[in-house]
Amino acid sequence: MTVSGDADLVVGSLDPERVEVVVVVPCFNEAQRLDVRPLGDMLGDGSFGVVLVDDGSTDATWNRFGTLVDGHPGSAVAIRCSRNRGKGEAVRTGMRAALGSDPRWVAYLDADLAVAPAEFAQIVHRCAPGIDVILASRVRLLGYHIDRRLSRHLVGRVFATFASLLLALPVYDTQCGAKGFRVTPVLRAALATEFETAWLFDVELLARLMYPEHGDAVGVDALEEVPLRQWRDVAGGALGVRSAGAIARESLVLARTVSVARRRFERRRQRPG
Ligand SMILES: Nc1nc2c(ncn2[C@@H]2O[C@H](COP(=O)(O)OP(=O)(O)O)[C@@H](O)[C@H]2O)c(=O)[nH]1
Ligand SMILES: [Mg+2]
Repeated sequence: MTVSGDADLVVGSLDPERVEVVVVVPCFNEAQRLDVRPLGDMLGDGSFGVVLVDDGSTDATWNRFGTLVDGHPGSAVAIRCSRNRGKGEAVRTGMRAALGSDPRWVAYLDADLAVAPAEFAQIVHRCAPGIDVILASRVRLLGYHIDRRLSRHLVGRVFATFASLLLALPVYDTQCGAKGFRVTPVLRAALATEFETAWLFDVELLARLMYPEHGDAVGVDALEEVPLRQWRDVAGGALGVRSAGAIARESLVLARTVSVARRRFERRRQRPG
């Protein structure tokens, strides 16, 4: 298993013979929130795998990984990064490690399990053959249970509109922490280099897939948003007032990065041959 230079410890393995979908869970100081049982349940028939990434935590997060990794040989991996680099790089490290076992899909899920692993697994299972990217989406509909604070909802709507315009993609919710990606050459290339943003990397990753420098792009028809039956707002999340400044700064970086990629991609498409 290949992991980036910042990972100082890797425990466990994924059995390439049976693991088809690998779910990465980035964890920074999650000793209090992380409940590995629903993740263990998801591993059920052996076609799913989990990669837990400790993003340089200063609490006992690493010790919380043991039961899952020891209890599911061939289906679970724990990676400890020596320093904290933010969610985007933690996810990228985990996804690159997952690619080493050649699965059909790689995905990620927040450690608070605001999206239930069982529901997410079903979404990936049901995915149609022509779909390469699945985005779980928090849409309030009758009969669904999306328990999101109004402030979060409004900030989410503003950001999603911004991201939708940047990407030229009619997407509703870019920031839900559960997404799945079919393993393709363009995905491998998209994960090869560091993200420029830590919190908005989801949009950066979509841009790298839709507007790649080389190779086949993921077309709009290959992206699907799936409304979640249930989403719960778990206390202890990262996005407070303190991170608002960082996110505003990242939005500028994102706008530049995505616009450059789109323009470069358009020029490539217009070139003869
Ligand atoms: N706060 C924070 N979270 C990180 C970092 N690296 C990885 N993560 C993980 O990224 C996810 C963020 O989810 P959460 O804290 O619930 O954020 P929110 O629900 O969007 O406020 C969690 O799984 C974190 O453990 C980091 O550097 N800082
Ligand atoms: Mg959360």
